Amino acid sequence: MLRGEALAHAVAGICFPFTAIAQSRRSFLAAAWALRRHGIICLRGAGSSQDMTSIRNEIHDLLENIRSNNLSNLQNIAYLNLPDHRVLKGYSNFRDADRPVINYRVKRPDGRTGSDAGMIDIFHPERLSFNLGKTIQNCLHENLIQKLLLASSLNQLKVKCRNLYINQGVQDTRSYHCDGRSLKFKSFVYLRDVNELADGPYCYVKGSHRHHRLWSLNASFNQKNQLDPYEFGQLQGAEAISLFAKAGDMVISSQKGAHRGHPQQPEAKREVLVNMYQR
Ligand SMILES: O=C(O)CCC(=O)C(=O)O
Ligand SMILES: [Fe+2]
Repeated sequence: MLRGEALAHAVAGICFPFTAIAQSRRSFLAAAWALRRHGIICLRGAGSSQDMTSIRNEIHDLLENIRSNNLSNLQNIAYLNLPDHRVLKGYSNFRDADRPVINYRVKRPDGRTGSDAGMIDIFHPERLSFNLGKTIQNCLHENLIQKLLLASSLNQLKVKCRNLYINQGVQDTRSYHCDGRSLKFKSFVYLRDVNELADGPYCYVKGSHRHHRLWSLNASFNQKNQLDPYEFGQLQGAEAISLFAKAGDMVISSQKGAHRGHPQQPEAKREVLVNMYQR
């Protein structure tokens, strides 16, 4: 993992002010090109601090209701997949659900690591309330990001799923992996500052989305060792960058590249709004 000066240098080349890419064709193309080349960029200040605070507060109130077991209102508007009471199973059912899904990640039954146990993954958070619909749409900038992804990948991509990740002291995060081999991007809007490794930043190996040798090496290692085909356990000395960012910043990455969420310290809290783009 890169640190200090080396990290600052590696990140400087992939950061753009959001207003610049929205207003200047030249910055827009520079960002699209950086995303194509490195697999990751960061757009500073995509969301306003009012919207970030409003989203955080509304979600906080909602989760308070779950904590105090005041579930009747929520159960009418969302599927609650609580640790001790599961109502839905499997990613495609969450993605295709007719309501928001509030999914608490739990330890794997077989005890394998990388469970993200303790993480709360909300599917379709924009449908939880009228106000969340508005504030979330405000900071996702879907039309502009679709244009950016078109310029970068030469493909017309659609929004396939919106999520809100809430990590509070999640330590068993999944290690480096990719989200499959097909064209897929995610945008991550940080809802609160992530300043240090202890906060659990998103991490990415720059350029790994087109590093075919690294992919085949990992694919054969995984096959030999009966691991998930998309794990990136063998990084061959390639160093990852950790994306420290302020509330309102948006990270965009190609999910073919090696990435992970860094394990957190027990007191740490991270909230990110995730948007998935695919063909
Ligand atoms: O928790 C994170 O930052 C990364 C999660 C992840 O692997 C993903 O969204 O594809
Ligand atoms: Fe992933």
